[in-house]
Amino acid sequence: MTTTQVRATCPHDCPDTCALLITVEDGVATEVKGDPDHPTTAGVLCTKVSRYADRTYHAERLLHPMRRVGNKGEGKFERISWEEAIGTIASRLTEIAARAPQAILPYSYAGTMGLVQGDSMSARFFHHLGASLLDRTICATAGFTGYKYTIGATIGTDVEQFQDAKLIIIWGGNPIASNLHFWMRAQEAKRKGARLIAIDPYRSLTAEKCHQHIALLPGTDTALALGMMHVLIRDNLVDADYIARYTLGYEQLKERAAAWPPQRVAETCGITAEEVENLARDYGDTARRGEAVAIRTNYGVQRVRGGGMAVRNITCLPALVGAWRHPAGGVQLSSSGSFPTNKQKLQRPDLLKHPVRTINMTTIGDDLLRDTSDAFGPKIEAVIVYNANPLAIAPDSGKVMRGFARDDLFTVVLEHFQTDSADYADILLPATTQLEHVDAHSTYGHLYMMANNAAIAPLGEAKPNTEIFRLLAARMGFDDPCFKETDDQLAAQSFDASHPRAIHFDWESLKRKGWQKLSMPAAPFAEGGFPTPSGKCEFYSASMLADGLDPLPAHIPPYESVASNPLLAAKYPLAMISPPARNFLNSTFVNVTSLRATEGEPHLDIHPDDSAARGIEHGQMVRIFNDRGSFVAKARVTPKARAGLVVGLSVWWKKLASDGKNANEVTSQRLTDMGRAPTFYDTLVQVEKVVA
Ligand SMILES: Nc1nc2c(c(=O)[nH]1)N[C@H]1C(S)=C(S)[C@@H](COP(=O)(O)OP(=O)(O)OC[C@H]3O[C@@H](n4cnc5c(=O)[nH]c(N)nc54)[C@H](O)[C@@H]3O)O[C@H]1N2
Ligand SMILES: Nc1nc2c(c(=O)[nH]1)N[C@H]1C(S)=C(S)[C@@H](COP(=O)(O)OP(=O)(O)OC[C@H]3O[C@@H](n4cnc5c(=O)[nH]c(N)nc54)[C@H](O)[C@@H]3O)O[C@H]1N2
Ligand code: SF4
Ligand SMILES: [Mo]
Repeated sequence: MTTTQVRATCPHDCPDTCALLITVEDGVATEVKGDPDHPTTAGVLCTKVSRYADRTYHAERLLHPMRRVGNKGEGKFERISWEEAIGTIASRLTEIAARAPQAILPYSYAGTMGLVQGDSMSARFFHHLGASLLDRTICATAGFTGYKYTIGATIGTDVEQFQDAKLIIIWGGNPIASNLHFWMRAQEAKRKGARLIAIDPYRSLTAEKCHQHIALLPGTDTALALGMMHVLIRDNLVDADYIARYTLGYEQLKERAAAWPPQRVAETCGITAEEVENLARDYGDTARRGEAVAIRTNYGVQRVRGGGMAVRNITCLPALVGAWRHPAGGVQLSSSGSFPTNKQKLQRPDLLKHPVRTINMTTIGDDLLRDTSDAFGPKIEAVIVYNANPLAIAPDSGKVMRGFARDDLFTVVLEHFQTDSADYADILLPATTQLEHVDAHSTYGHLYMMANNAAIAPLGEAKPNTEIFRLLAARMGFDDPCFKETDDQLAAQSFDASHPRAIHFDWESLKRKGWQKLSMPAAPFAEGGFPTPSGKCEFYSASMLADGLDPLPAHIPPYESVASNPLLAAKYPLAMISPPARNFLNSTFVNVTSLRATEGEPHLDIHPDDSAARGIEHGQMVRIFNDRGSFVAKARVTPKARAGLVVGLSVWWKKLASDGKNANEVTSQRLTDMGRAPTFYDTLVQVEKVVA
């Protein structure tokens, strides 16, 4: 028997991007474990990815190309050859492209975060074709936009510093589920005496383990941050020297914050004025003692109308108290902007010969149902889905389903499994998993460039995404040499080695070592140097004004809440959020039996007052509904959901739920204040018992 160990990288949409060691025995991957030497992974993987081999060798892996034989959505397919699959897709796309290339739409997200299998050859292919561009907004663009207006780039406190903070505010994140290796650092800080505060409408796994939990109403973080500014300024807990040197617009901010005394904030957020006072004092006093105060803000705050402004307001706080002076101080939303990734080379936007429209992935439901019009351009005639599962994850699912069910739509899906989306494919293609292909990774939670070596040969007839697009390009006669590049050649272009942060980048050595840290200072903004237009942290942002936004931190109420929309709330009085379940990764892993068994079945957490008012008992099936749709779940009566809030941990495969539906039946396609992002957690519903 030959046993080898292969260096790999977790490909999932998770900030931790763990370094993996794959044990391979006679060509079979037998164990997936965390690299003990990689500083952030520290030998620890989450439960999901410890089972990555189960997922790769799953009995239901797609192993050969297939053609749909039943109705769309029915999931009936028959096996075909690669030759036939590529031929069918090439002739259909060639025919559409001859008339209206923009009628073709790629739909992809972060099923793999790899720079190569994510979007390299695929992007080249669609650029050359002149297809519509996809605005990849489904996750992070609201917060990224707010963050960048304020400090210039998605750069923040290094996760490897958080253990030295004295106060950590976990603001709209549930790291025990979704950012485990940050949580390990926060635990270490706690052992060293740090105080941990969670700001979250739901008593999440993480909120439970913090010293304090502030359970505000969803979508009111904008106001809470303004309240903190108010107290910090009123009580002179600010760092006047840092403000004078490295910030812009303090006087205007002062005026704005004055309008947000704790009592007003408390009423807006559904918390007490003491909570606001104490939060600000904790933050300001700790910073004033010269100790590090750190904020880990995440995606939970962004999925509401004011999601961009929420992140912006939070991002102003460290500069006010000078928290950036300390390596363990500051704020982290994402580290992705630290990486000099080479998208120009990987994706070749220069291949696009004419300007084309951009379709927002968040509104795929409406857009698939749109006809040709002057404003919209040609009707969408073909969708190529890879690294994504729109039928399960996109908002307002009823419309997404009706769109994909269109008989005149040609749909191709590249997948590992027959997902909800795969059921609507005309042609379904088997893709390789991370164990079977090569890739290079940046991350959004730490600062290492990562390599993934192929550990095993592709299973069945599965092919890497890149290879599928190479075959299509060849069949369609695309003769640019870039369509012949191998995955290794692509990976070697992942990072710009002429950039000072990536001077150590060399693909061959990265493949051998597995990971390499970027060259970055420990405290990125200790002496300002913000990559904003002014070079300062912008409390006042002229760019925002130019983009038609309020240039100062403001409160933007949700679209759907009791306070902001009483008419709607009269019908649908409960706010619903649907954050990730610990054992799934978005909709990935829902079909892995052991992980699904741990989650059980779709649940709805509901406060005892709200369940009593509806005669709902713990364990009963309930229907959650609004004007957009409905789904059923089993009620868990628990004060973890604050009164007025219901929580349906997500994202279930519809076909694995008893009613064939999930939480996105009730979410809306309305967009955030900035970044054109979804508002999953800005949803009013009513809940009732299911009468058998
Ligand atoms: N296990 C697991 N890990 C994951 C994922 C997964 O599905 N499963 N998904 C990955 C992806 S793609 C992402 S984007 C991240 C997401 O993970 P996080 O960044 O942690 O974001 P969410 O889980 O969406 O929300 C985090 C917390 O915010 C709370 N929240 C909801 N609304 C609000 C609000 O208005 N204000 C505040 N303050 N809090 C609010 C929720 O109750 C939740 O507990 O996790 C990644 N990691
Ligand atoms: N209600 C609600 N909806 C949400 C969210 C929520 O919190 N609540 N979260 C939102 C967020 S933050 C996100 S990021 C999106 C995520 O939405 P998606 O990015 O669509 O994520 P997944 O549902 O995990 O689907 C990824 C698919 O890619 C496939 N895949 C993985 N690797 C490869 C590969 O190498 N090749 C190919 N061809 N396929 C591959 C997987 O099998 C999986 O089916 O969901 C959003 N939807
Ligand atoms: S999903 Fe996240 S925590 Fe789990 S192995 Fe992958 S990167 Fe690490
Ligand atoms: Mo996400």
